[in-house]
Amino acid sequence: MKFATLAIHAGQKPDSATGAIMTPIYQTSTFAQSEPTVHKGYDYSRAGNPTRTALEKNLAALEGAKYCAAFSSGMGAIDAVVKLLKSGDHVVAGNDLYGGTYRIFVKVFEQFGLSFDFIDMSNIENVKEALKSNTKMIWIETPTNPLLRIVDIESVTKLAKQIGALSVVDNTFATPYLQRPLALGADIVVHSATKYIGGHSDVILGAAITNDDAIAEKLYFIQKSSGAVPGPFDCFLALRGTKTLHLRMQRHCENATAVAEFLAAHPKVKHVNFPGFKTHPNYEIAKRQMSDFGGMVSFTLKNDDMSAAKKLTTLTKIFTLAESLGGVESLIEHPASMTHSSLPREVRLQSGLEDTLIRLSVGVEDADDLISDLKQAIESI
Ligand code: P1T
Repeated sequence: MKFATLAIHAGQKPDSATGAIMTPIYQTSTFAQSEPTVHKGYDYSRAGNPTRTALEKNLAALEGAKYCAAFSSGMGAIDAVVKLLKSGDHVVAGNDLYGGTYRIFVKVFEQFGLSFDFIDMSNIENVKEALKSNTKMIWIETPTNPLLRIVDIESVTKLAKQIGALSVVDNTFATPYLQRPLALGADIVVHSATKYIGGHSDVILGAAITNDDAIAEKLYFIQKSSGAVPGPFDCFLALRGTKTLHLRMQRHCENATAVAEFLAAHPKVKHVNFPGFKTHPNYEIAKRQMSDFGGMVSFTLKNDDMSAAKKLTTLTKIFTLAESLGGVESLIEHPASMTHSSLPREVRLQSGLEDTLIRLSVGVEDADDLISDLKQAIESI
């Protein structure tokens, strides 16, 4: 079946008891058993819940995978995946990635004896140079947050295989509608389903997805043992979100392209990061591994005073100043002081994340309205 059909049907069928079309919200912590070891597939909702199972099956199908473990947030999923490693292991990660991912790696996992190197992964030579004898995981985020660089998934996952390391792709920005990392060689895909998958800024949820039986078994064990599971209602919301993922992504991509083109042509704008531009340094890879270029745009103003960038984020009327992304409504934010403030300034600057960068999550409103809104804000600086 193709994506749109899977998005609506995978993992779901009318409820056998009532015929309800929508998967019921099984709001229960526990399940009655006929004998101590006999139950109808579920015994306790941390270990499993039917609404969660429907979502897990749906997300697995969208990524072309056999298994998905859902978590109570994207960070919960990332936490579980890193727990596949053990003390002494080394991880190579991109240097342009969500601030919370950097924070959990450095501030949480380094205490347990893991080590991390952060490099510009859009150049494969950097990845080769960063590999060590104890490298056990390569962490890829593409498109990157917030600079929208593109990492060549096929080449990096090939390198990981050569040294017996796991390759993980954070597919939050692209979604499985635009990019299927497992088909390009990745072992695991993680998502902040809080973003495009949920799509309506009303749920925090994460997922780890794989085709590998042994990895899946370990992930389910960590999911049950560490317990960062999403509630049934949150699973229901995410499941409702995936039904329109393909439709929303089409409009996100269209609108982001129009907004990026407008910004690039504006005399007050210095630089626009958008992988759909032929001038983007990784355009060819983006074209090859993604079916479209996504809904995220970031840019700097010619006025390179940080206060001008911060001011701009307060002047838009349709774009709301807020963290997060991927919802139907457009958001604007200042990564240096918001989503990426947990990165030390020198680390941020080294990766190219300037104090003046502004990030847009372009929603599915009317593109002309979005452009007028940005125009009035930029011109009143
Ligand atoms: O917020 P949570 O659902 O826990 O997901 C964390 C996460 C993981 N990966 C990527 C690429 C992300 O962008 C995020 C969360 N990002 C934001 C909140 C943000 O505004 O960038």
